[in-house]
Order: sequence, then C-alpha cells, then structure tokens
Amino acid sequence: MDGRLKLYHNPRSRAAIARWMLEEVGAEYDLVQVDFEAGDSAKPEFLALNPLGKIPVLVLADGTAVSETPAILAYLADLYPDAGLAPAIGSSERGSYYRWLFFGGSCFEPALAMELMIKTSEPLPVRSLGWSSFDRVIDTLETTLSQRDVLVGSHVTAADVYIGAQLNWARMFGAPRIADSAVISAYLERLTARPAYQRAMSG
Ligand SMILES: N[C@@H](CCC(=O)N[C@@H](CS)C(=O)NCC(=O)O)C(=O)O
Repeated sequence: MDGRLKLYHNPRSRAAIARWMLEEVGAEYDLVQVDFEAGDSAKPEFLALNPLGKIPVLVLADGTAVSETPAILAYLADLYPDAGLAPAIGSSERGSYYRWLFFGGSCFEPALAMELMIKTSEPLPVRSLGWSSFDRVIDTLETTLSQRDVLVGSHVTAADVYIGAQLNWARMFGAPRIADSAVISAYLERLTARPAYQRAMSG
C-alpha cells in the first residue's frame, strides 16, 4: 500500500481500540484528532466520511473510509498478516474469530448499553434480543476465558483486542460483575500489559 493510513481519533472514545490495533500490527499511520466539544464530528467534511458522525473512521490510502470498530480491526489484521492477529481464512479458528468479533458488536455492545444506560422496570423481551441478556453475555465470556488464555487458538487475535477493550471500558465505567471476576481481571491484566496497548494509550 502506498500512502499512510489516517485514523480519526479521540483518546476517550472507541477510536482508542482502533489505535491499539494499529500499534499491534505495526502500521504507519496519522491521527486526526476529533474534538467532540468543538463539533468536529458534526462537520460536513466528517459526515462525508461517516454519516453517523461517529469515530473511529480509518481512511485508507485511496480515500476509502472504514467505520465500525470491529470492521477496522478485522481489516487491519488482514492487511498486516505478519502480525498474526487473525487465524487462516477457512480454518475453524477463523470461524471462532468471526464469532467473537461479531459477538463484540452485536451482543456485548448492546447488552452493556442496556445495562448501563437504560433503566426500566419492565422485563426485557430476552427471546427477541439478539444478545439475550447482559448476564448471559458475561457468563459466556467468563466461561470461555476460564478455559483458555485468549478467545481463539493460542495467540492474541483482533477478537481479543476488541472484546478486551470493551471489557476494560465496561470495568472502568463500573459495569456489574466485570471487576469481581478473577478470570476477566486476569485476561485484562494480560492484554493491557501488551506494549502495543501501552503505546496506544500513552498519548
Ligand atoms: N458502531 C460504532 C460506534 C462508534 C461510536 O459510538 N463512537 C462514539 C465515540 S465512542 C462517537 O463518535 N460519538 C460522537 C457522536 O455521536 O457525536 C463502532 O463500533 O465503531
């Protein structure tokens, strides 16, 4: 690829996950700081990249704009295969890898949002909700991580970057069960000790 990747970023946002991944793969990239208070994400030039007005957005050398954190992570894992952050295409591990990447976006994320932001005394229609319930999402992760150090295979993949970052964020914001789980805490200590994570979070 010619040219450098460009990440629209704010350290207090999901864009920090994309930056962590850029560091994991050893990419050369530029950051474009998005100041929410200044209204940067509502400006027409930004909305042309992502009409939702959300970061992260990764702009590729040819100008293609990739939004949605797990899509950015999966793209980077494929773009930099030597980093070893995605199992081989067509392998069973690749199936598990997709499972956890999609689980992050379609199960963990809405379950956490409901748990932290939506207060209702009405019972939720668990059968209709794609993630079932917050407790079952956490049970699933806890059970998996009690049997293995990483979500897929024997090495960290982009799925760990995504789920790990989400769990870490949930812990910081006081979501139930996360800080009390020895299994999840140990997983997060391993992930956040990684040099790429430290570099991404250090400014
Ligand atoms: N589905 C998106 C969500 C991105 C998102 O919600 N970004 C927030 C920051 S964490 C944002 O840009 N908010 C600014 C706004 O809505 O004005 C993803 O997974 O990347």
